[in-house]
Amino acid sequence: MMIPCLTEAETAALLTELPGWTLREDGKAILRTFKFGDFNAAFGFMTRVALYADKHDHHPEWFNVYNRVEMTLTTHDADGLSARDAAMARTIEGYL
Ligand code: H2B
Repeated sequence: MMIPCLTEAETAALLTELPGWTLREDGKAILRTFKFGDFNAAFGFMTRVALYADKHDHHPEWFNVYNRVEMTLTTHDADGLSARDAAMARTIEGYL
């Protein structure tokens, strides 16, 4: 089932609201790199994100090396950014 993409204005407002996040070049995803004190802290964060992802059936693309987590949020069902990515990014900010 397709769901609506954020409009350009909604995307711009989201990026203003969440200064750590940037828009991917194709405009279809937002990205952020997180740095933690060590692997334990990074993996604890990833666990919280994973529980949210499973509960909401919305999953990040991510890459972890030791204390660094690179994350991409996009919505396959929108072929771009949707309110699901906005909600997830806001929630993730609350885990930091
Ligand atoms: N994750 C993300 N990031 N985008 C989606 O559109 C999505 C998902 N869809 N996780 C879900 C799973 C869908 O494929 C399943 C069938 O509900």
